[in-house]
Amino acid sequence: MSARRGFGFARLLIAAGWVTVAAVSSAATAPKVHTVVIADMAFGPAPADVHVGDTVRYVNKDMFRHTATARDGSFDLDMQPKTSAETVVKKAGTINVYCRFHPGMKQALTVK
Ligand SMILES: [Cu+2]
Repeated sequence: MSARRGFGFARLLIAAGWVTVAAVSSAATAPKVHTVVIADMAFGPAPADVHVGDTVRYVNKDMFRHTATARDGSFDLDMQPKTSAETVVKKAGTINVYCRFHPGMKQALTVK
């Protein structure tokens, strides 16, 4: 009986350790979601402070279909009017984004 209780206590300590590690690492690297609104045939301002692992969500509030297409091929989001789509950015640098249907629509997305 006491051996079982001792074993249970050890398991509790291990579990507490895991919780601590998880809390610390998520505080340091918690991914964020950044929103870019597309309206009036244009991308809204590029979000600041985007880091590798974050999500960029494009919200198409326009009445036209648009894409958010990365020139480096890392993503290609195709959005019907009044829909949204998102991507997780995987590498640092500046990604030039454009719309395949309206090449005048451009955005420079900086990922740290
Ligand atoms: Cu477009």
